[in-house]
Amino acid sequence: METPATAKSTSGLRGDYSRAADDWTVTQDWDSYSEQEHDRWRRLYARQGALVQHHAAPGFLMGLNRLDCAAGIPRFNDANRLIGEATGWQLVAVPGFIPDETFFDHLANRRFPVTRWIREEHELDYLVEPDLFHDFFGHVPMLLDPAFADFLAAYGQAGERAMAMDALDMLARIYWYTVEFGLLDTPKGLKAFGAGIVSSAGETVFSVTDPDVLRLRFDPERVMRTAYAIDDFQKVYFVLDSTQQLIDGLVDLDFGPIYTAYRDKEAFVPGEARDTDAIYPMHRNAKDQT
Ligand code: HBI
Ligand code: FE
Repeated sequence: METPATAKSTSGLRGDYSRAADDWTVTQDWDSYSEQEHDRWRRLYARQGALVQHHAAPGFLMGLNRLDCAAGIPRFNDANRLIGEATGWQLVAVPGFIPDETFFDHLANRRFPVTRWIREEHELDYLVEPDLFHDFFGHVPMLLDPAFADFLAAYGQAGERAMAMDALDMLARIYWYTVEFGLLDTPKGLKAFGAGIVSSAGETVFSVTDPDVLRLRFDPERVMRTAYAIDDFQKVYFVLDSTQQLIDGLVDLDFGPIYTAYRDKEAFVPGEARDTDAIYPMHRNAKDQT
């Protein structure tokens, strides 16, 4: 197994890994945030908080509201009281990206790793790695949704087998197209709940209003076979009817045969529709274009 020291010396990752514990956690050290960093959080929150009112799913908005964290960088311990009571999850601070194995182990045990550093002033609109704003604003509200919370723990439990079967790419696509970039079909139209979307101003609007981007009804096998890009808006989104669909469609699904059937095949190109696809009709959303 890798040690924090290895990652520190061999990777180009941001963040201070030198004080990480064996499970790669660190202390949040809330007192060390500068007034500029709190101010940066407030500005990111003000912009994104306004946009998500129009475009995010009701469950995300309810969670965000309950977290009550517009005034400055939140204390993880405060959030932990709320989340622990609601769904049994806890936040743990991490220096940044951590090894897959450890990441899955945290999720399986209802610990969500949150990066402790916040992006710099020149990267308010975009960065590739997760930072505090993406991890907290984007991910933590959904941890208050009971169905989502149960699904995410089950996802963590699925990691070991996917790694053993050399099919981690296929499992990671489930996370990517739901937890990071998932959309929901709601009575008020198409809404976003994925953290990669709701922590990005541009993609929050694009994902739910672009008339042309491919949107498909959620289908686990289709998702597991679809490649993705990490450096641009997504070229395909998957639409759920509810977060309960993550439980009903995935938790009892045996991924083994799907891994075996497709892990050695070329993945589908993200923006290309296939004959068997259930395309989400954008006109259903027409009443909610803002
Ligand atoms: N570490 N901090 C952090 N955040 C992630 O989202 C993350 C990670 N390590 C591994 C990982 N994601 C993914 O590659 C796995 O879900 C496959
Ligand atoms: Fe994320």
